[in-house]
Amino acid sequence: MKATLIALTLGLLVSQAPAAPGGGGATPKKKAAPEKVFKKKDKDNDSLLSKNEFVQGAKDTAKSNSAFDKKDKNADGKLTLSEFKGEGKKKKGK
Ligand SMILES: [Ca+2]
Repeated sequence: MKATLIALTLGLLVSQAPAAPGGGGATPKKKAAPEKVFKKKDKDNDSLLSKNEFVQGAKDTAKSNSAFDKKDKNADGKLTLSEFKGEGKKKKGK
């Protein structure tokens, strides 16, 4: 009986404990923030990803290439961060 209570209490304590160690606004467990990936890929730091930059390091270059074309809304051969994140695609309407 007592052991169960203690176990329960412990369980509660554990489940209420803050999960993030250190904190600092990091987002653990989530996949890398697009901003970070973008920055990493943006070798020349011009805040645009060229196709080269985008495809670099990709396992499947062909796939990456077509992904780039899809993301490049205005087809200028460069991705802005919002294009990279896939923002601006409006599903509503036409
Ligand atoms: Ca760039």
